Amino acid sequence: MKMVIFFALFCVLFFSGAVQADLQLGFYKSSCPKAEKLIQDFVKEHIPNAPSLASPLLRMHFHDCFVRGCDASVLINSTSSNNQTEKVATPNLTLRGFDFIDRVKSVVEAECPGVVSCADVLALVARDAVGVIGGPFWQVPTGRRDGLISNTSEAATQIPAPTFNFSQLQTSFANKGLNLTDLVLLSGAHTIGVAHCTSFSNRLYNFTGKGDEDPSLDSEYATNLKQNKCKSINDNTTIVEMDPGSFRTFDLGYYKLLLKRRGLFQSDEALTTNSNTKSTIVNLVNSPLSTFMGEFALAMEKMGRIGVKTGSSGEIRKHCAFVNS
Ligand code: HEM
Ligand SMILES: *[C@@H]1O[C@H](CO)[C@@H](O)[C@H](O)[C@H]1NC(C)=O
Ligand SMILES: *[C@@H]1O[C@H](CO)[C@@H](O)[C@H](O)[C@H]1NC(C)=O
Ligand SMILES: *[C@@H]1O[C@H](CO)[C@@H](O)[C@H](O)[C@H]1NC(C)=O
Ligand SMILES: *[C@@H]1O[C@H](CO)[C@@H](O)[C@H](O)[C@H]1NC(C)=O
Ligand SMILES: *[C@@H]1O[C@H](CO)[C@@H](O)[C@H](O)[C@H]1NC(C)=O
Ligand SMILES: *[C@@H]1O[C@H](CO)[C@@H](O)[C@H](O)[C@H]1NC(C)=O
Ligand SMILES: *[C@@H]1O[C@H](CO)[C@@H](O)[C@H](O)[C@H]1NC(C)=O
Ligand SMILES: CC(=O)N[C@H]1CO[C@H](CO)[C@@H](O)[C@@H]1O
Repeated sequence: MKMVIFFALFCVLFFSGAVQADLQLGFYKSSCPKAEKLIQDFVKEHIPNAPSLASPLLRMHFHDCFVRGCDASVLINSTSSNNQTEKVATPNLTLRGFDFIDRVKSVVEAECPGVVSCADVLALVARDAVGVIGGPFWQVPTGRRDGLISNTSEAATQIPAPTFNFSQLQTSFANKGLNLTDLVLLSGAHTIGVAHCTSFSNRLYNFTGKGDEDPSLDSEYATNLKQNKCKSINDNTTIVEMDPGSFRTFDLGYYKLLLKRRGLFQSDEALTTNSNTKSTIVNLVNSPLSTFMGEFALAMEKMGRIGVKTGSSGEIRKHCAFVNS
């Protein structure tokens, strides 16, 4: 019996290891030597004019990886009313930057047609865009291939919701091979970017259905948000900086807010409800910024490997919004 378990464990480790080993740094070194540089140059040229795009591009990479692995399934357009893709799922209502990815893809297509996958383009763009705004640099081994399937109901179930509590978050991340340290680090992405009031207004106006506020949200902060930002529970247009005052800077602001009960989402504040994740947060806040930067980078590299398709699975899409015909 022990041998069987041991063998099964060996197979799991061996094969998961084998899949991961297929991504490699500089995968396009001989097939398209300029690809990564072209992508980086494009991002460096255009993101300074549109720095608010860095955060949605980072988020898009996360949403891609959490549904069918990092295979660019998030980029596929719906083609008919009964074939609804991930893009039209509720969490995607607020994704931005699809056209930016399409533009980068056409630059690499012009250099090497049919060689560089949309999944790699997205992973590289997310990394380089965060770099432009002064965020951490992480390794992006390449060789991902593009998926053929994109299904709106999968996005609805796989992308964690802002109403998630600690155990729901833990399960959601564990399902993708990510542990509690990864959860805390990757949530740190909320140090940049914005959220729509609808993502958290239940906490301000109707937390338990009795017209009440979420008691775990700092009440002064809640009052401020209600008076100056989200003036009614139906406000679906106003956006709020998640780390007010430094929402374009990769810093420790997000974690400091969590310790003041000023995390915007229930899922943010939930990270302080578990003693392990809370102490990870306290450690990050008490360490130099470079610690967060370095650890975030490792967690991103890990996220970028989720369920990747390599070798001959999937395809290299010609246009990121459509599966090749
Ligand atoms: C832990 C579970 C997570 C939940 C529940 C969550 C949820 C959300 C929600 C609801 C928004 C606001 C959308 C809007 O209202 O416009 C948001 C924004 C954002 N999320 Fe997350 N997120 C999570 C993890 C992550 C991860 C792992 C990353 C990347 C590594 C990430 C990156 C971002 C970024 C950068 C934004 C800002 C987007 C913008 O400025 O448009 N999030 N997230
Ligand atoms: C794909 O859909 C997006 C909206 O999700 C739209 O802006 C874009 O034009 C579409 N792309 C193509 C090539 O039709
Ligand atoms: C659309 O639906 C068909 C039939 O279910 C499926 O074969 C195809 O892969 C779907 N396309 C996408 C992009 O998911
Ligand atoms: C999408 O996924 C759902 C849930 O997994 C499944 O029931 C449905 O058949 C899928 N749709 C398509 C077009 O594959
Ligand atoms: C988290 O939410 C789930 C689903 O709503 C619920 O079953 C569970 O009891 C909650 N856990 C905690 C610790 O509140
Ligand atoms: C999570 O995984 C990383 C390696 O990917 C490891 O360094 C870290 O200690 C793990 N954290 C926990 C809580 O297991
Ligand atoms: C608050 O939630 C309750 C229960 O879901 C609902 O009946 C009520 O209409 C909501 N109030 C507002 C102001 O949305
Ligand atoms: C936003 O709210 C308005 C009025 O309540 C509504 O007409 C509109 O459809 C909503 N938009 C979205 C995207 O939900
Ligand atoms: C970017 C994008 O595709 N957004 C879509 C999200 O879903 C709604 C419908 O639920 C579409 O109207 C948006 O175009």
